[in-house]
Amino acid sequence: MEPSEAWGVRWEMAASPMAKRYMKVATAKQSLVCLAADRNTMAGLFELIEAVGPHVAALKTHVDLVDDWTPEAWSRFCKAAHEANLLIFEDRKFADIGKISRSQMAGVYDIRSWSDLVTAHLISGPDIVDGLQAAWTDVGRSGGVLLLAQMSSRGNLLHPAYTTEVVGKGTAHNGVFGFIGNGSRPEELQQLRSAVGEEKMIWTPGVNLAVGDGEMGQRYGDPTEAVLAGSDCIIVGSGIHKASDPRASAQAYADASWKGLLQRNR
Ligand code: S5P
Repeated sequence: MEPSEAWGVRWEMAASPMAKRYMKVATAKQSLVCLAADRNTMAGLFELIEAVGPHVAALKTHVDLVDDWTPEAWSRFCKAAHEANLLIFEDRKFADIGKISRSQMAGVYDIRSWSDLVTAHLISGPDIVDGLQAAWTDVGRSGGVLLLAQMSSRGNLLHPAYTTEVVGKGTAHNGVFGFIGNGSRPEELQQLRSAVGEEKMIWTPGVNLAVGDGEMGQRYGDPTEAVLAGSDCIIVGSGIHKASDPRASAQAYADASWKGLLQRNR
């Protein structure tokens, strides 16, 4: 199937090359799954790519939770991700002023040199997006920012008025790839989609085939429902990396998400 057929209006409207790249990969793999690769050893991370690479479109990392992180191991890991045709998404949740966020894209982890996508809170104002974009430009690369418009965790402070401001500023900025929405609540997600319109991506954590409450305030909703409500990518962590058979589990999430997309665009 062609991406234009699978994605319909999103493909037509998407202005960013990174969004097109994601939609192509997702179509080729018939998977709208981003794996939250929350394992804390390099061996565990390599094992995951090996097991689930064919069934996921993107890999979300928390580079600062890996116990045995080294630049060499990380560069091999990114190479393996590229070979598996995965977008690399560092979930750093930047929140500082623009110039500091730009500097934080460098440093020990040098996120600007290997990430295709990063997350940011807009709490400090819209210049953070310019700071992050400048960091990619500093190393001759380009990337996309996902702004946190909603969160999946119980009691979070991203109230509707804040979400509206984030969406207003984010939809107007070329450096914004899209928004993080709450995958655990389809009705909230629908509201987010109508505010965002059809151009930008909405990616959603808080998704699990076992719907309900997770650890420490995490909440989970159904993957197909999230896509039907307007999510373009389900971010799944423990549902895959803690499963007894991560490959089979990734395949199940891929099927659930793909089914949602085809149904949404019928
Ligand atoms: O609101 C949010 C935003 C994010 S990016 N809620 C989240 O859970 N996340 C991330 O998604 C979180 O950092 C974790 O990496 C992943 C969810 O993992 P799971 O194991 O609960 O599926």
